[in-house]
Amino acid sequence: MTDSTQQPIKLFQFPRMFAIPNLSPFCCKLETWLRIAGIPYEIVETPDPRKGPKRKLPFIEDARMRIADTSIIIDHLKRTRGIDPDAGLDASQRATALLVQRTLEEHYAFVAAYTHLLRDAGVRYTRARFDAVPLIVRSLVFHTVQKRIKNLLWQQGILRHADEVIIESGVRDWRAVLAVMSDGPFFFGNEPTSVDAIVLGALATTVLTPIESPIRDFLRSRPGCVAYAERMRERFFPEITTAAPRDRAA
Ligand SMILES: N[C@@H](CCC(=O)N[C@@H](CS)C(=O)NCC(=O)O)C(=O)O
Repeated sequence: MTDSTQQPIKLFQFPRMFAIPNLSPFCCKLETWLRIAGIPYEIVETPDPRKGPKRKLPFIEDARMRIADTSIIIDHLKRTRGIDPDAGLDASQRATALLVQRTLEEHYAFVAAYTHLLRDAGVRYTRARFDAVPLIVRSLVFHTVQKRIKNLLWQQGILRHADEVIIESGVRDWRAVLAVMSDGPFFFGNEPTSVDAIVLGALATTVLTPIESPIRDFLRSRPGCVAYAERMRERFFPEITTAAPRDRAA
């Protein structure tokens, strides 16, 4: 343990949108994990990932040290706070959690970037992320960010496929994840673990926002899927669940 346990950490993340912890799966994951672990934090909202040590959000400041990447942050907090929501998992559950994480973070996150930031049905809503940018440069900033995302998804590979192929690959990710998920209340049963933070991060942005896509339709048709996301939100973010109707997803 270090002196840093006395200080609430600072959590730098995108401002909230819709009635979910965060539109970014990674920001939602980390804030959910902090609440599962019961670690105090203060939010610093920033729209600009370039401020982070790895030029991505989220990142934290703990005892004047800035740390980026959700998995590295979680490992750091487990080590320095002596708190581990995964302590009770067996070897097979740990392996399952890693495979789910890789599926959602190393593949589905790119599909979600496509549905939310490039497809018309997503851009309609996510363009509002740029409302804080001065009007005179707003359009320029929006198009610069879109170009960066197109470049990222092209290099990663998914943007070389047709729309329906990208969408189908996202549905397949979720079919696999749902096949290994328990009936609840949490991913592995009665207690929340780190994988619940990862699943909520990817699920909330897909099913609890008004951004339409066939992936959202698929997930909303699966029994228990929306109920899981709503249950997680209610348990860990009661203040969002009871937010005024104008702040909620349409
Ligand atoms: N592996 C990183 C991924 C974080 C990440 O990709 N964040 C996105 C937002 S969801 C970001 O900041 N993107 C900005 C950019 O790529 O320029 C983590 O776990 O924190």
